Amino acid sequence: MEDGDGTPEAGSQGRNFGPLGRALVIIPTYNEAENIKAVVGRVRKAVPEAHVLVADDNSPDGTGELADELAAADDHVQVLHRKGKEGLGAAYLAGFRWGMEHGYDVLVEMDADGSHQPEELPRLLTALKGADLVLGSRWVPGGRVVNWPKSREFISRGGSLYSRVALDLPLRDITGGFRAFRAETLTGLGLEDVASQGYCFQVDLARRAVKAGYHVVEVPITFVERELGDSKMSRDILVEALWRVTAWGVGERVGKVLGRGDDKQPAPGDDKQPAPGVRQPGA
Ligand SMILES: Nc1nc2c(ncn2[C@@H]2O[C@H](COP(=O)(O)OP(=O)(O)O)[C@@H](O)[C@H]2O)c(=O)[nH]1
Ligand SMILES: [Mg+2]
Repeated sequence: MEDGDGTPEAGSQGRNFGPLGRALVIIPTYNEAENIKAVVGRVRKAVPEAHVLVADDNSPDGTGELADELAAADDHVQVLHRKGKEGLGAAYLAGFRWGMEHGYDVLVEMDADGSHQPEELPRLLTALKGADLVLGSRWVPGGRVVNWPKSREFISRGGSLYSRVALDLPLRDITGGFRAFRAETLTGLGLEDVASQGYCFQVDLARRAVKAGYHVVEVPITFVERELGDSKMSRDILVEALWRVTAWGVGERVGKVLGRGDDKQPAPGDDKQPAPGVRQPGA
């Protein structure tokens, strides 16, 4: 386990992790006009060497145009304009694809509303030096939430607990969206068949990473509820998460009973050989 501040355990399964390289912070947006300038400014200040990609779903409130203004004034900021609201998962998949096509080595997920504090990014990136994937975690010692109604905390804790048990994952915060991936990790997750649209996208990626044998580290974060704009959480998003997580859990158990052997894979090694069962690009 980790020591609580993201310092990787000695040797991290005996692997040497490569240097981090260039980082891209992907910020999905839908109607975040009140937040986008502040959050991008905070990211640029907190990690000046990193680049930012705003993935906007044609927000009616003009978030995309505000992001364009930021991009025009700063060569470290880019905007991916998408045609309409297709959910968080689709926006991230498009952002990951863009980032990998443009040669980034680290891809970070971060909300636009200030809940994920850019000032905590350096800690996530430091932890990634000894990991394949770092999850910002509200539910490990040292992690917390500020200004969240009890109802939201209950849903979030319940969602992580249910996912942890249903999918047999050794993780505490499985639904969070403040994360840092190595590009190689994303390549190994077989993203071409991800169908999750809403927040269960996060569960899907964590599940794929653990099952593929990647070294996943949780780093405590302080999640601060948004002050401006509205949450896009909806009943449909919750229902999608519940049925998908249940279906994955049942599928895994049936697979085990039928002896399909989809247990955890050995960790991808230093020799860059893919873990058995990890899909490679084009494979
Ligand atoms: N591009 C895009 N971004 C989205 C969509 N839904 C939510 N987001 C963004 O995802 C982040 C998290 O959403 P938010 O409404 O704050 O969810 P909450 O924190 O769970 O209440 C914010 O930056 C949103 O603007 C979507 O359909 N498309
Ligand atoms: Mg939010």
